[in-house]
Amino acid sequence: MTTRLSSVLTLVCAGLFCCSCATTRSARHIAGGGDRHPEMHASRGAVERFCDAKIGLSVHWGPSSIGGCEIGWSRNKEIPLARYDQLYREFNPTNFDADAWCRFIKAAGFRYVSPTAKHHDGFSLWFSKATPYDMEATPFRRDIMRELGDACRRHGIIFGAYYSLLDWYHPDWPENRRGGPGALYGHPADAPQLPRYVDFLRTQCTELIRDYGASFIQFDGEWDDCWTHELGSGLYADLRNLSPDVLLNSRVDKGRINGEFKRTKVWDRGTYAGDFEERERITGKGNSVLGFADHPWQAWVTIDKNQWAHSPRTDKRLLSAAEVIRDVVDTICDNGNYMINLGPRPDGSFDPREAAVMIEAGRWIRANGEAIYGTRGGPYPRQAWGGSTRKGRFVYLFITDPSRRELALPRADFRVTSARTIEGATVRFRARDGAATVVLPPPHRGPMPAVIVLGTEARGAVRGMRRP
Ligand code: FHN
Repeated sequence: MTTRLSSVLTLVCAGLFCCSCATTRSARHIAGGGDRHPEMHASRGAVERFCDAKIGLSVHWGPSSIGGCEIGWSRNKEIPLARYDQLYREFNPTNFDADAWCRFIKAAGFRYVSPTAKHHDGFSLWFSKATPYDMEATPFRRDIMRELGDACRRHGIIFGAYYSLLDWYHPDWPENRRGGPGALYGHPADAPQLPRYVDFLRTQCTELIRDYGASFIQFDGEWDDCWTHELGSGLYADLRNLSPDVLLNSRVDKGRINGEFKRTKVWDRGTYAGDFEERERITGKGNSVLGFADHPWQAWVTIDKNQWAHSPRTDKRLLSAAEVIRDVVDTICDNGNYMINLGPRPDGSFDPREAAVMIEAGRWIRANGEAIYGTRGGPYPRQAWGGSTRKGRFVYLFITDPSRRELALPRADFRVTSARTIEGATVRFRARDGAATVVLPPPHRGPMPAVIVLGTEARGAVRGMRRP
């Protein structure tokens, strides 16, 4: 590391101040109701539980998986409208087993799960009282969200839901760009009524939170002009009044326009509502939205580099386990949560190729869980050698450059008192004036990062770091 960079790092780490997932600074810096409801935010316990869980699975799934193209987006495009809107009549995932899903989820190192309760195509993956276009209309006639939610609670997995604000099937969504309303709502004589649609979505979100126990909702599809900051803030307030603990992502409101895709500035949490920032990292398109943040955020990727829902193609390009772990390390060292998406097959089973990647990645994640779950990013900024997380008086170093023989760590407001590998082998180090040099053990085999555990004499928990 050059002297200049080292001195910069020293300044950064010397200027430590407390920042955990839910910062203790003014309410303005805790994501919540935004400028319309600044007094509203999720309970501290719920936010910390989300940040502690660190690694989540999203599942893009529904009758559209029968078509093998992208959920929602293939309606009236790759899949003709009439065909797409009839797929629910064939949806009979007899291999769906919620307990088997939960065993896979835990083996892969996930701590929470978010199925597409309703995507842009308007199909509801549960028995919703608000729509005829749901699981009761399928030959399967089982309530998938109920079965999965109950199994998650049996297995200790946090259960949430993805929910699309826009709905190309519903007659009251005014900006319909994918074939127009579906037949099951009948053909209302009047023009689209957005207030009536907002009542519908509020009813569905209430079902998911109150009746199905969703601990968080990942909103999506907020980009149409008809969905406004006023509507987003109002929905946040309604659902916060329903539950003090449910977490709502930043896409409940219009915060995305200020963030990721334009990569212009960090999400304006003082204006837009949300409890955690949803950063969609488009793998394979070079659009990375990582970057340290002292507020709750999530990097959301999909294992199939081309689409979110199931594709039967034998040549689909999947992330490798090493790429998943690289993303996991980048994200948690930047103080974020990491969510990856899989697309189950029409029969309710996971694609063995996708499952195999996550089982391999899960072996590393679970073996290094001490350095992942319950940690926060820092205290050292991410470097060419890797990154760091912290928990209590321990600091965890993720060594992603196997060629390194020594690490010169900058001065910090704690003294290093011990060093070991995550497996427990003692590691040599020299500590002086708050700085430390760690002599790295010979690299283990394979592309996965090694993890070094530093014990410190920090007064209380090791503190975070200034946002670079
Ligand atoms: O249009 C959706 C897409 O289908 C997928 O659900 C992703 C997941 O983050 N969100 C939207 C694109 O940003």
